[in-house]
Amino acid sequence: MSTLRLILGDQLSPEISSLDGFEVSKDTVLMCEIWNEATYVKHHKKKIAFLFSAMRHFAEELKASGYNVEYVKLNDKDNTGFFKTEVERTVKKHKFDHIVVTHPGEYRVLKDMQSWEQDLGIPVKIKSDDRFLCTTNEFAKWAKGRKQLRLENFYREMRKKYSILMNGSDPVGGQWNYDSENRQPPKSGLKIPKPYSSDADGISQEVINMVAEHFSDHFGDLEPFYFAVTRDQALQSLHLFIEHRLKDFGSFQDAMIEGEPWMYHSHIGFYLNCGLLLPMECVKAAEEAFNRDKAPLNSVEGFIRQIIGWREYVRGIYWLKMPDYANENFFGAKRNLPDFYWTAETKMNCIRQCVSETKKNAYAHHIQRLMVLGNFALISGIDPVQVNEWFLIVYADAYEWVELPNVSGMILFADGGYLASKPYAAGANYINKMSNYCKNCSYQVTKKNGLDACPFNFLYWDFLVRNRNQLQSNHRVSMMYKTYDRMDEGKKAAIRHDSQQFLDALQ
Ligand code: FAD
Ligand code: DLZ
Ligand code: SF4
Repeated sequence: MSTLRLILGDQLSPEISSLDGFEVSKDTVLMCEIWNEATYVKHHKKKIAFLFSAMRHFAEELKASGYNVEYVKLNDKDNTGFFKTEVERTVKKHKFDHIVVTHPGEYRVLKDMQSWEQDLGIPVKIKSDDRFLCTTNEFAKWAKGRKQLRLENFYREMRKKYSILMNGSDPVGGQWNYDSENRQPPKSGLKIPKPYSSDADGISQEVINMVAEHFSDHFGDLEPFYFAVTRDQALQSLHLFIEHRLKDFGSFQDAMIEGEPWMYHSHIGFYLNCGLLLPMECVKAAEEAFNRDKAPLNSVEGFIRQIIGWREYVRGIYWLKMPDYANENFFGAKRNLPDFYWTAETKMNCIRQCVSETKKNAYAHHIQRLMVLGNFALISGIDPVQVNEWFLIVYADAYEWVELPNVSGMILFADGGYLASKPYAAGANYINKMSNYCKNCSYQVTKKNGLDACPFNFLYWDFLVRNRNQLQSNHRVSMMYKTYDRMDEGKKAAIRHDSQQFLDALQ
């Protein structure tokens, strides 16, 4: 029986389940650059170049290891531009009698695949993606009967399951979570190591030229291009992080400094999410760094929690709650996304910095996404569909399974509190404490009202007032309503007036 084995752009791992049992004499791997995948949302140019280059390198590596590979380039003249029709074309050409593919990362693609068997008249086996550490069934079993899920409970289960940072049945150091040590504000004189960077080789350059030609109207800077595009390079970038950044990762995890987009973060999300790195090898590398005193526990635990905790948790929620999750809108937010999310042209320095860096690097670190870009979208009531589309487009690590729960669940609270216990809404105090953005801003960070007051200050209260019915009973927010109720009427009117004026001007 000859089998066509399809490998998608985010499945670039030799261990991928669709390759299990590959028979050189009969089987072929199909990889294709798909116009529809690059444009169903208009991905950042750097993201497309990164993925196409990584796909081409991976195909070369498979060929070198003895696999038969059919690789369809974007500009091949017969390329039909969709997964289904490319699979159909290849099946007809080589007369395969069976298709094998690993479960895709997006619901949209899964639905498409589930139609192939009938539409193409050939058996299609969709195998589970065992690169993840918690299967969708395991997650569903864990979540069953819980009205609200909480990361901390899930995370502890994962620590025990894989015996990571454990002393028998107890957590190493006596605590499960060291987040309270991970909130240091930025200070001057920090020596932040240079991030991984590699020169574009011939394959990358060809892809860069193609992206420049076909996707010039997409957001973002294509060059300079410095991402890792092979597994070896991705491993080097992991190594650099473990040796030079991990030790400070925890302490400065939430800090933001103008002109320092990379901070002490790992920048491996791009590589993990397309398969160049595997989650457990990153976790083991960090645990091993702790064991040889290369990094402290608060950093190592914090990093490991992101990978075996948050990453698996959001994926579990995605597959449990799709397709309805994409349409959740707990607050009924419907304002359009302001233009400055694309242009960076705003007087708000925090947003200007984060959007400019996103445009340049297809990267922003977690707190920039959460407490600046996300927080602003939340408190100004932007339509979740538009916010999700933006986050899916602009980051090179964005695929819907990870982007959607972070945006709809974590920042917008659009699921009404299924993923997180309270909305991450905040006024300017937080940004001022954790960054140096406010020093170079046209707005006054400490001013609460008036034309030069920081918009985060009045929008925060306006958000709480607008959504009182939905939030008042949330015990983590109810204190803030007590504070609001104690304000005099003049102050309340100023909040309403300034917010209305600011929000009207956004449109
Ligand atoms: P580090 O900070 O060094 O963390 C290490 C790794 O942990 C990351 O590479 C990632 O794999 C994992 N991780 C950390 N936080 C999360 C999280 N909340 N959810 C899932 N994995 C996590 N992450 C994505 O991979 N793709 C996205 O599209 C994405 N969109 C986001 C949107 C918003 C609004 C927010 C608040 C977070 C989003 N995240 C997303 C999570 C997180 O911001 C990124 O994973 C992280 O910034 C990637 O940079 P890094 O590799 O330097 O991560
Ligand atoms: C994101 C992406 C892009 C831009 N292009 C391709 C492509 O040309 N071919 C491909 O196989 N995959 C691509 N991808 C990743 C797919 O969109 C991804 O497999 C789905 O998002 C499912 O996670
Ligand atoms: Fe952002 Fe307000 Fe600070 Fe300006 S003052 S950087 S708008 S938080």
